[in-house]
Amino acid sequence: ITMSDRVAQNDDSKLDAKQKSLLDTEQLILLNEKDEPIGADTKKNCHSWLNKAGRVPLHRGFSVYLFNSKKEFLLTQRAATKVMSPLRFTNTCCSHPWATPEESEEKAALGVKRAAVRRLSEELGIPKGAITPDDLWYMHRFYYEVKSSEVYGWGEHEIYYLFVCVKDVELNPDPNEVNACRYVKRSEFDEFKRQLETNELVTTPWFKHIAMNYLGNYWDNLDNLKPLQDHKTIHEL
Ligand code: DMA
Ligand code: MN
Repeated sequence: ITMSDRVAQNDDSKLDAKQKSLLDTEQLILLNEKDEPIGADTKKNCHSWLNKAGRVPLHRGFSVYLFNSKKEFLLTQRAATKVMSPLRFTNTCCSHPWATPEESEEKAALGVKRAAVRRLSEELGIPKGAITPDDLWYMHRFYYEVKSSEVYGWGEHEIYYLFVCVKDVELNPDPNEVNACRYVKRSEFDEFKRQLETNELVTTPWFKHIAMNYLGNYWDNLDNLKPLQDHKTIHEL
């Protein structure tokens, strides 16, 4: 997309300086509907529907669900500084691979796994090397499109890779990314789902879908995730 294709500008004047700089500098991977890379654009353009098409360009993302060895799930609350879904509760870590050779590597989803490892360290302060691409179970891919209800002109339109990881790690969250985090026990999950259903807990749309439809199954099979993997279908949110 070129500047002349843009019909208006998203208002980023009130954004946190660090988040704004990420929007301007990160180059993400543009996709067709088969999850094939077709180009690259800035994080900002990849989350704006203020363009000629009137839609957010489809791009690649990932979502990590981290458990400790006691099989507790690490729930996070997004920082107030995040452009989309500020202060919403969500899964452990979400972001996008860069359009670099390293993070575009398609073989064994290695590129997107490298991006997940990078962001687990940047967002949660997990020491470098504590989690490697081999620790990530690539379970499913999900397609979804949503216009932000909170900030005009912004939205998501992604095919994202869902990774499960079971590992004990040190945490030191970046307050610019994560407002709070805590481990949730499997025995708390039914009550947790009830709170999602009644919107007592306000979550991101992608996390709510996974919590309601997939998370219990992952959680009950942390010792045997392989039979649950499906790398063929792109599931709809
Ligand atoms: C976007 O996550 C990715 C998904 C799968 C929704 P994000 O908004 O947390 O990305 P980032 O941390 O890069 O801002
Ligand atoms: Mn995105």
